[in-house]
Amino acid sequence: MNSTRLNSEEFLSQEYTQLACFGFVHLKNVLSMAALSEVRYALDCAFSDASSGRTNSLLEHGGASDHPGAIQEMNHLLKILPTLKRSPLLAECNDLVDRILSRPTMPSFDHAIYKQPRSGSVHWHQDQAYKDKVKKMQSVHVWIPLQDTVPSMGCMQYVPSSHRLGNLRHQRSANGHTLYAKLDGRACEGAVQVTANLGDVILHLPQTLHSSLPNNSDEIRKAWIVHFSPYGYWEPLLPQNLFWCVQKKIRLLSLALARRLVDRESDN
Ligand SMILES: O=C(O)CCC(=O)C(=O)O
Repeated sequence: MNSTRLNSEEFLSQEYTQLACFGFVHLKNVLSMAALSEVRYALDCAFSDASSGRTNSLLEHGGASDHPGAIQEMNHLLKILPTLKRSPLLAECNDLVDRILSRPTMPSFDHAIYKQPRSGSVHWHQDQAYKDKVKKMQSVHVWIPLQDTVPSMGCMQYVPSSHRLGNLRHQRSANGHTLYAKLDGRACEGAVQVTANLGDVILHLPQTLHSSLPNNSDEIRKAWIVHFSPYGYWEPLLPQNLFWCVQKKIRLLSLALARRLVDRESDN
């Protein structure tokens, strides 16, 4: 998508079509530099405080022998940092999503990922997997690079139209924090690497398979990711999500019961 600074108010129908068809869309040069600098400064301070042990909200993963750098992550920064909530950047992203969906939305989750130099990849996953026990996500997820992000710096990659694959099985990584999809080789065939520059955003859907490449550069690769939903933080309380939750619990209970019955049969 080669859109430079979109006209305000206009319904972004082309972008909506791309998002609905491919499960992701790259919007170029849509955010203002001053707004990005303000957010990057606030996040840099938060990561620096967390790294020095002043807060305990830092998650770290990665750190394999071939990529020793850590992948640092902080969740729910909008709840921790009032400057982010008031930031023009949040308003700019919210406005883009509203105009793509042509309905008002609100943040429903946010996190930031700082990939240290020589850190590894974030593995293939669908965001829906993280909330599978709680809700069917109805959000659009906005990936905001805080610098130009070429492939060697750990850019994002997406499998076009993978949101149509349904919910794939995921496994928990050894670090306990992250999930990755159990894929056969063909599932990520046709993956597209997206070089996103400062000022760009990439939007994706909850079931779109995505991952990020290792950061082989000497710089920290920084991104803020905000989910926007028509129901904001209230999404889990929607009747269909409460029903979804009960259905999930019943399915898990029936599986456990069936397993117990099979074990008992084989004992006899
Ligand atoms: O920023 C990254 O490297 C990965 C982000 C991601 O996978 C996510 O937000 O779900």
